[in-house]
Amino acid sequence: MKLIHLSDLHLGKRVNEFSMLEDQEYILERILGIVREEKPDGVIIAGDVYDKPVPPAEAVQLFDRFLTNLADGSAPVFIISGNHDSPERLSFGCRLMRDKGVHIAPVYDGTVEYVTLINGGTEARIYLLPFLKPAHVRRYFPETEIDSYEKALETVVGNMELEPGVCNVLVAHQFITGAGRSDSEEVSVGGLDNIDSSVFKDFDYVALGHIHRPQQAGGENMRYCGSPLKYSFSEAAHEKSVTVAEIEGKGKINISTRQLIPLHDMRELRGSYEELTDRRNYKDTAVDDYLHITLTDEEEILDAIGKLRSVYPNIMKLDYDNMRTRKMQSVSGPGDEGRTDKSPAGFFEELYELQNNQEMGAEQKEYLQRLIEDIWEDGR
Ligand SMILES: [Mn+2]
Repeated sequence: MKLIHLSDLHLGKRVNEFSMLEDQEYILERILGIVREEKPDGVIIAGDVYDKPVPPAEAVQLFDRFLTNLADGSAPVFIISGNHDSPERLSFGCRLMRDKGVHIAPVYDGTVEYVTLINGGTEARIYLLPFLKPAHVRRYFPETEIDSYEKALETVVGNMELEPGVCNVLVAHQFITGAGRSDSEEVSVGGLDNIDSSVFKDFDYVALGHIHRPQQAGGENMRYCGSPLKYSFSEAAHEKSVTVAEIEGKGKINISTRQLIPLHDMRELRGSYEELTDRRNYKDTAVDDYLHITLTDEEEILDAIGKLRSVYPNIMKLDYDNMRTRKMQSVSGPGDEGRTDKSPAGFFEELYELQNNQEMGAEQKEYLQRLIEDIWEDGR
């Protein structure tokens, strides 16, 4: 039995003020292509369908088109809400869509729904668990003291009746202790949202969402498939993919991945202004990628981002790595001593050195002198 495992689409997300909608539409098309080729028995979306509880209209339209195409492909679709989704809004119409093979986890009410999948000799139950916080669970189990995410999920799983004879698959959106995080995930205050993987040990496969870098979590049979796109520069070096989980029988899971190539990659570039704007250096590169550029020039370039955009239209972030940024000194006014024997130019040179960790150049000194002469006429 073959399952395609997706999560963290974050439809409607803006990254550094750039809308990702076009990139998301492109990557969903690639995913549909993979689904057509793989012919899975089910497609899982493990939460964070949208980036916001109230997503922009274009994001809802994009998901509507994607879901319609997925459902047309005959394989059932399994969806849960993540911490970014509104469980109420995401599960709108879920009972109506069931007949069309689209299964969306309803809002948690103390029970966890499952869908039975049968292919040849393999029978699996797909349990749909929306993202849960301790407060969501506490109200249904007043007898139990639930003071952590781990205790909450332990209680939820403890109250599920697993069928030992079949393959039990859990779709969940939680943070398993030890998983490697990225900047585009929402970290809970104090980092108390982690759950030990032993809580999910009785499942044959746990299809996880929440963490944006694809990785196994806790065991062979627990996996984060990751987001289909890079959503922060901390993911620049990651490779995104779709997870294909093949269940060959009870406890026998075969994991493989299909790489996802985005419309625009997210990359980090570093060099001097001259190097980066030299045609020979950029001519065979994808200049319209989303870039974080670090300039190494000692002198700040006037309107650097505007000028660089004529070569790299999608710069998202620009900073400098030079003597000034490497060593920030505290800058304070000159002391009383020596005040009288220092010229305005002398004071300014001192301030410049403190801020930039280097002396002014001859050209700068000349410019400064001209300014001072303009201001004081006699140029003391
Ligand atoms: Mn997410």
